[in-house]
Amino acid sequence: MKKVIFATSNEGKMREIREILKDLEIELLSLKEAGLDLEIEENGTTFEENAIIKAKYVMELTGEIVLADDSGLEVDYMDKAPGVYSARFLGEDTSYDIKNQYIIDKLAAAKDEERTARFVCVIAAAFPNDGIVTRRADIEGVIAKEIVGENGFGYDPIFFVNEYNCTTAQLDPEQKNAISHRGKALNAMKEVIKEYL
Ligand code: ITT
Repeated sequence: MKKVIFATSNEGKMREIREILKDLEIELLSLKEAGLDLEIEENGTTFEENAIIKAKYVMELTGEIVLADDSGLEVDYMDKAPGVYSARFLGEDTSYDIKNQYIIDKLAAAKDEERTARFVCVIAAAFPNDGIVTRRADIEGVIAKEIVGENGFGYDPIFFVNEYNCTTAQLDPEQKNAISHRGKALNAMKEVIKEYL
C-alpha cells in the first residue's frame, strides 16, 4: 500500500481526515506517526500558500506523497479575521473558550445579518517529482451568540449552520464531514490522489 503523510500536528483535523479518507487504499500517517517532530513556519498570506509550504516541505524531507491542510475561520464583521491566522489568533496557546468568547464579544453590536462567517479549507498534495495540486472548499455559517456543543475542535462551538439549526460542534462527526470545508476539499482531492495510486 502506498504511504501518504498528512503534514499536520492538529489532532482534531487528523481525526476528521482519517474518517474522510478511510476508503482510499493508502497507509495514512500523521507527522507524529511518521516520526517527524516539526515546526513548519507558515509565512504565506493565503490558505493556498501555507498549505503548499507544509506539503512541499515534508515531501522534500521524506520523498513520500504528502498532503497538508490549511484552514481557518473568516468572520465578515471582523474584515475576514482571523482567516489564515486562525490557529495563532490571540496566541497559539490561548484556549478556544477564550478565543470563541472574544469573537462573540466582538460581534456584540452586530445585526443578525452581519454575523456571517465561513470556514475555508485548502488541501495541498505534493507528489515526488510530479508537482503540487490544491483543492479549496468552504462552508457558510453565522457566528453564534453563545458557545454551544462538544464535538469537533477549534471554532466549531461558535459556528452556527442555519440548515442544521446548530453549531458544527453539535453535529456528529459524519454529519460535519459531509458538509464541511474539509470534507468537501478532501473529497475533491481524493479523485486526484486516486490517479497516482
Ligand atoms: P497544522 O498546521 O499542523 O495542520 P494548525 O491548527 O496550525 O495545524 P492551520 O494553520 O491550518 O492549522 O489553522 C487552522 C485553524 O483554523 C485551526 O487551528 C482552527 O482554529 C481553525 N479551524 C480550521 N478548521 C476548523 C474546523 O473544522 N473547526 C473548527 N475550527 C477550525
